[in-house]
Amino acid sequence: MRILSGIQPTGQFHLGNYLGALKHWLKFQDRDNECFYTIVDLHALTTVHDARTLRQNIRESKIAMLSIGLNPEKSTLFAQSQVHAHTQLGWIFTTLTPLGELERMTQYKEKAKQALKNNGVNAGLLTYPTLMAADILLYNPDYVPVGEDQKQHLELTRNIAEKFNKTYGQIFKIPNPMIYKETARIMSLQDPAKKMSKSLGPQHYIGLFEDESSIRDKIKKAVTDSEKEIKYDPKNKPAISNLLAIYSGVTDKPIKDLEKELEGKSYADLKSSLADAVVAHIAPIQQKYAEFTANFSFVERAFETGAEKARTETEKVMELVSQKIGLE
Ligand code: ATP
Ligand code: LTN
Repeated sequence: MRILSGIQPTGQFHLGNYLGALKHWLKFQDRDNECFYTIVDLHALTTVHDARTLRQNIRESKIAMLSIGLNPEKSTLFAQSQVHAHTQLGWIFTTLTPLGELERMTQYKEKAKQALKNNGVNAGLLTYPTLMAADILLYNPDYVPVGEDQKQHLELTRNIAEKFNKTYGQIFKIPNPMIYKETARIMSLQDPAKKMSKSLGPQHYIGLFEDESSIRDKIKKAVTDSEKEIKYDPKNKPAISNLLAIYSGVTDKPIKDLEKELEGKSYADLKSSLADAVVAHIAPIQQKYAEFTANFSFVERAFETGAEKARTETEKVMELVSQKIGLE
């Protein structure tokens, strides 16, 4: 199978994007799949306008991708901006996409609301999904592993592929989202009605590269639900269910087994076991992070080789696209 996915270099990796998406990327590379994983730095430009910050974030994201176990020998790793076909095809897709479809995207509406409070809404926020469709369709993947929040963008991508195929002739395969139910939406530790996200503030998320004491402290202060029973019931016990989902994500134990293990225990016991499990799971990742930071030239080379492979792949597709749409 062919797999493609992307992550924005907008700051720290956290348990939300790690358990919701990144950890699943690993599973694919260890089987007989062709995987393409990209740091979508051009997407980050819709919210980050400081060159030093962006450069630093891209650098840290590259190191982080290798640290969690992505292997450049098995997966093609690259930064989106290094493969120019993404913007080229992205533009072509904007000319096929009704404005109304972009305006009704949930992520656009949320980000536009935030942007209004700051520098205003840039057009890139609106056309974000057409660039994302290009990221995906250039590689004709079978599956795109993402968190639940990206489902709507994947639907739009499928519509764009169908529209292109109908208008110009069959080129693109229709990709399927791959969303893992229990970790599809890891929620904030302070507000389990919202997804865990960097933008909510530091107490809401656990960063993969945070130190142990800070992780333990955040878990200790995480909100809980009424009553005492440790049960997975997202509707009635959203906070405890979220802690169980994280616990299951970092231990690979089914939630049912964890419920049995924790029968009769208190919320404090759950938090303490969870903190141990999170720290144990991410310790080797943090160790790798230190090693790759010290050997950044290896990381850079891995991403250069990946970009080269991605360029070769996309050139063939762009030639076909250009021919079909009448550009040559
Ligand atoms: P943030 O909200 O922290 O800025 P993001 O969702 O905008 O992050 P990325 O970090 O680029 O963007 O997301 C990378 C992948 O991780 C996407 O597939 C996304 O769906 C998934 N993801 C992000 N946050 C969560 C979460 N809380 N739960 C599950 N999956 C998530
Ligand atoms: N929109 C995604 C990031 C993203 C992506 C992609 C994910 C950009 N291009 C292609 C999967 C495939 C986000 O906000 N997390």
